[in-house]
Amino acid sequence: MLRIAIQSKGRLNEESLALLDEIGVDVDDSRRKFLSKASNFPLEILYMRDDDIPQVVSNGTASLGIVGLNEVEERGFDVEIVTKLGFGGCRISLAIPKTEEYNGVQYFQGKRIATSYPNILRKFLEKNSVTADIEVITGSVEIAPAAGIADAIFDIVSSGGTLVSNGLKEVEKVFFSEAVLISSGKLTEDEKASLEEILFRLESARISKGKKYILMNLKEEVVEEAIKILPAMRSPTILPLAAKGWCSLHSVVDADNLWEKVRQLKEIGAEGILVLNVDKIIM
Ligand code: PRT
Ligand code: ZN
Repeated sequence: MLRIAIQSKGRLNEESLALLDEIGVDVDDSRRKFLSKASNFPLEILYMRDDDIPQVVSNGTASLGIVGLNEVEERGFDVEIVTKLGFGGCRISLAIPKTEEYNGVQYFQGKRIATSYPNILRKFLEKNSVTADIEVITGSVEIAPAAGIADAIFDIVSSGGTLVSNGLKEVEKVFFSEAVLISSGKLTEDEKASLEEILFRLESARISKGKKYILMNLKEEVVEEAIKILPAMRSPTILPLAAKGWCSLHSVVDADNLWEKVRQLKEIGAEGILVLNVDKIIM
C-alpha cells in the first residue's frame, strides 16, 4: 500500500492534510498517532519531522512524501520530485545587519555565516568563489549576529518580518522553495496506479482553484455579447426560460476578474446573477 510521509506538526502539516482532504482522501487526523490509514483510499500517512522526510522516502520506508524543496535540496537524498504543490512558498537568503554597507557577494569573504542549511550555502559560496566560515545552528538563526555568533545569516524568509525585527536586511535570495510531492521512484504497479489517481485529483483541484460558477438571466438578443464577455471551458450553457425571449446562461469564470465581468454583464442587461463556488472541475 502507498505510504506518504507528511510533517507531524509545523508549517506544512495543516496544508498537507488540507491537500489530502481536497483530493477526497479521508484521514483520521490524530496527531498522537505515528501512522494512520485513510478510510477510503489505499494510503497510509506517516507523521514525521520535516527534516526526516527526504530520508524515509529515499530508503523506501514511505513511497511518497510532502516536504519543502529546501529540505530535499539540503539533505541530498535520492528522491524524485513528482510535482510542486503550490503552498509553503519561501526562499533561503543571506542577510546582514542593516547598518552594514553591501556591494556584492564578495562581502561574505572571510565572514562567519550562521545557518541550518550548510549544504545549500556551501554550494552557493563555491559557485561565487567566496570562502567563509559556516556556523551550523538549528534554531533561531536570526539572533546569531546580535549574539555575536556570526556576522551574517543564511535562513528561510517568507514575509521578511523576522529579519526586520532582528535588525537584518536580506541581500542575496539564493534558493526558492515550496512544498513538493516526492517519491522513492520504487513503486509497485498498484502503488503507481494509486499515485496516478492522486495526481489526477490534484490536477482537478488545481484547475478548479480560483474559479466561480456564474449564472444569470438574459434577453436572447444579447446572448452573443454575453458569450464574448464569458468564454467558458468549451462554450457556455444556454437554457430557455418560461418567460418568452429570455434565457439562462451558465459559465465558469476566474474569481480574479469576477467583478469586472459582473459589471459588463449588468451593462448588457443581465439580471438575477448568481455566483457559486466550484468544488471540482474534471476535464
Ligand atoms: O518540527 P519540524 O522539524 O518538522 O519543523 P521545522 O521547525 O523544521 O519547520 P517549519 O514547520 O518551521 O517549516 C517547515 C517548512 O515550511 C520549511 O522547511 C519551509 O519549506 C517552509 N516555510 C515556508 C518556512 C517558512 N515559510 C518560514 N517563514 N519555514 C520557516 N519559516 C520561518 C523563517 O525562518 C522565519 O524565522 O518562519 C519565520 C518567519 O518568517 P518571515 O520571513 O515571514 O518573518
Ligand atoms: Zn525541521
